[in-house]
Amino acid sequence: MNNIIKNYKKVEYGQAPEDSKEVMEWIKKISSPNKNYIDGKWIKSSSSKNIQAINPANKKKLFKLAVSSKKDINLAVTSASKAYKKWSNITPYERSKYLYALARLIQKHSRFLAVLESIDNGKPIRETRDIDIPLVARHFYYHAGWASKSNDKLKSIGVIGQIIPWNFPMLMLAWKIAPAIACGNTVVLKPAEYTSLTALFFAELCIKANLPSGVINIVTGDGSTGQYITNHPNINKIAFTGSTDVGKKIIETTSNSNKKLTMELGGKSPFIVFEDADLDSAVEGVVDAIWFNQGQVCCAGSRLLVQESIEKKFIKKLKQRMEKLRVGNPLDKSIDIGAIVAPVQLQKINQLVKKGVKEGAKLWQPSWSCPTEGIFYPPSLFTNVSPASFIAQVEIFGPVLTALTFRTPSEAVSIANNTPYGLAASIWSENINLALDVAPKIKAGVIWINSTNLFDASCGFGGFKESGFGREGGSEGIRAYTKNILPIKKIKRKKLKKNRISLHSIDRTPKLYIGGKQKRPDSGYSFSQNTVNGSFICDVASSNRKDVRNAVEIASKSCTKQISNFNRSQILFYLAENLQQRKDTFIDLLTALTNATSLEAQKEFESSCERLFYYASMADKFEGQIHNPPMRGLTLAMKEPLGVIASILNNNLPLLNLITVVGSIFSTGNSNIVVPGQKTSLIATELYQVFDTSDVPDGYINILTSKENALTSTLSLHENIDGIWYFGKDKSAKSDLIRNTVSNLKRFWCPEEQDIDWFSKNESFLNEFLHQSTQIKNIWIPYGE
Ligand code: TAP
Repeated sequence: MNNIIKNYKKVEYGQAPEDSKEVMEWIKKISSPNKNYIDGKWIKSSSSKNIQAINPANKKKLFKLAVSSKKDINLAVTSASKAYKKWSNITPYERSKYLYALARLIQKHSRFLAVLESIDNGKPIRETRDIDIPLVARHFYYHAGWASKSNDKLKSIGVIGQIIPWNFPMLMLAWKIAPAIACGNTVVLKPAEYTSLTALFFAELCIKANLPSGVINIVTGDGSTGQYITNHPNINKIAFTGSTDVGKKIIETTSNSNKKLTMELGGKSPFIVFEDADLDSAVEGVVDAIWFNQGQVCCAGSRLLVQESIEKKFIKKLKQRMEKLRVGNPLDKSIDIGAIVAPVQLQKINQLVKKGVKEGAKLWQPSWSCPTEGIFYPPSLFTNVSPASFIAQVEIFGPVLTALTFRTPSEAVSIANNTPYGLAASIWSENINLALDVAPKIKAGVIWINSTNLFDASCGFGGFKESGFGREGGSEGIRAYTKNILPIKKIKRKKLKKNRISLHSIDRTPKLYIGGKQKRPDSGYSFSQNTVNGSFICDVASSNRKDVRNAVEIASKSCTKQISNFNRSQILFYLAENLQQRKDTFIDLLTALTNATSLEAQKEFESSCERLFYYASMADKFEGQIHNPPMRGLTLAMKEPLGVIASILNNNLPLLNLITVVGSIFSTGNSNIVVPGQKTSLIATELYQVFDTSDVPDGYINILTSKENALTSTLSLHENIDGIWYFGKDKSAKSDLIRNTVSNLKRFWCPEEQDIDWFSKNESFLNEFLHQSTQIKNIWIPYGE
């Protein structure tokens, strides 16, 4: 083994091994490999390819599992589709009874599951017994409650393909399966190739619980099996947890389907210690942050940020604590750190650590040595690390901590945010003002104050930026397994002979609207704007890449200056009032540019003013939640704006669609870059004066007129755009757009519904825009005893 481990004298401790006899007998019993759990029974895989599962603590062979084929996946999906018809239609109470039965069975077999997980994955029994498996049971209980709470309000999605990693095999299974089936979906789940055993045992529990056949299907395999799942046409959603690289591949391969996605991806989370923190508690925090599960944790606090004034003292305390940690047999109850999951993972850790040493960082490891018979790596600490260095940026996914320093809170925030990831952060300070001032500034989906690695089924978990999108747990997680179908209404309008169009040719070329000012387009080009019966009205500016760059620069700067929700609401009310003053102009324009009669144009205009009132009133009412997990503390689920959102619109009800999009995006505190439908661009340009007179802060609303789809690729590739919405009808432009979003994993929303009924006043329709323009940050705060 090519570890960078110092060979110092070995410290002897007494052993406290957990009994594994029953588990080993079960493994022997199921050792006829190649079977999947499909349609409620064990079915032999059609593939002859196997994977050998090993015990990472001693490298002994455990079990051979099938690398399932396309045929196996077809069978599993057929079984899930068949089951979906019944499962989605039984009463919520019936569903909740099955979830409850599974929770009870998990509890009943909890010690067995804990031992099995430790043997298969290498986790210390202390963790599987006290954390993983109790949380698994909690997930099924909690979601049994959701199933019965929901009555029939939740609309299930269909068949869900679920792909999970090896670091929390049983817990990830519970995070995925419990909410999915609670909402009436059926699933095909693939565990990771290194750790499939607890999933197979769970299948036995499904049989014991008499779960209807096909509701849950478990197929083993590797990345190739995962691809059959992601490519399957009859799977309606992919829920993926794993690396950012594979997550991006899945977004690309599903871009031409209407599959829904949730992506729980990697991280490089900061652990920030201020000089006034309780240092002993913070040291214990670091132990839980980076040496829990051998550091193989997506939200591991792998970047320690210590205030310069306490650096020496803190690092000294930390080294003393590291010296006392114990690495060894995961089944030993007094072990702190178990085995690394697989040889290839150890190799990866070694390579990255070597790279860190080569970069000039200083490596420190405790004086004792690791056992040599299994796959082990000692707790390791890098100091003398620069924030931009490789080891401070890349997810090592092992027990390796990189320590950096900062001087001021604002420097801590800027170092903390200086990675492409945004999964979690931990803040340590005895000053609640400081901790709660820093928390909103960190770009991450989960923040722990004076704590770390806390999880509960009632609290959403998931990332910002390249750590993915979608949440697991809490009501946020339920949203991810239900669908909100947008209302549809095809507007049938007769082609009118509009001889009576009163609009005269406009003797000017309307410009772009960037940063609150009218700007000439960089290209100097324009395109013509005609009435619906073909008469020329005027030319409209044609934007290019440089105009996009300017608009994004200014939009990004604007949204960092937070305007209060009350102010946003006032501005939207004022916008509505000022729009009212221009009624005749807009009605003329709508009748000229679309097939609307004057009465229909009037209806669209009035609806637009009403829509502004709706989003004005929601600016201070679309609020977060407080979750109440069963441990000391509360979780504030805050709805935060994405940042800069670009929207590409169509010509259907052009004033109402633009107002709905701009109003909702502004209401939630984002800045807008809007590309109106080509044929109805004049509607947008005519709004400039209304924006100017309504105190809209510069840069919050930017309008770029262009020919259809001319800006789609530039916008979707732009690294500083955080979200993109597409209402166009061009399928290939839409899938290109989705593929391009992987550049920075921007959030995308491309509704599959065509002919959206923009007139709808349905709250779930109107609020969908608010949900799509926000992401939830869960902040865990100490509270109570
Ligand atoms: P990955 O290599 O991404 O694998 C995750 C899962 O995807 C495995 O089941 C894997 O199969 C499968 N897979 C691999 N290639 C695929 C493809 N092309 N198409 C479809 N499926 C494919 O990640 P990992 O090494 O198992 O896990 C570590 C990563 O997961 C880390 O980056 C960690 O941060 C992240 N993670 C994130 C979270 C959350 S909640 N954000 C939680 C845990 C872990 P095989 O492994 O069987 O080949």
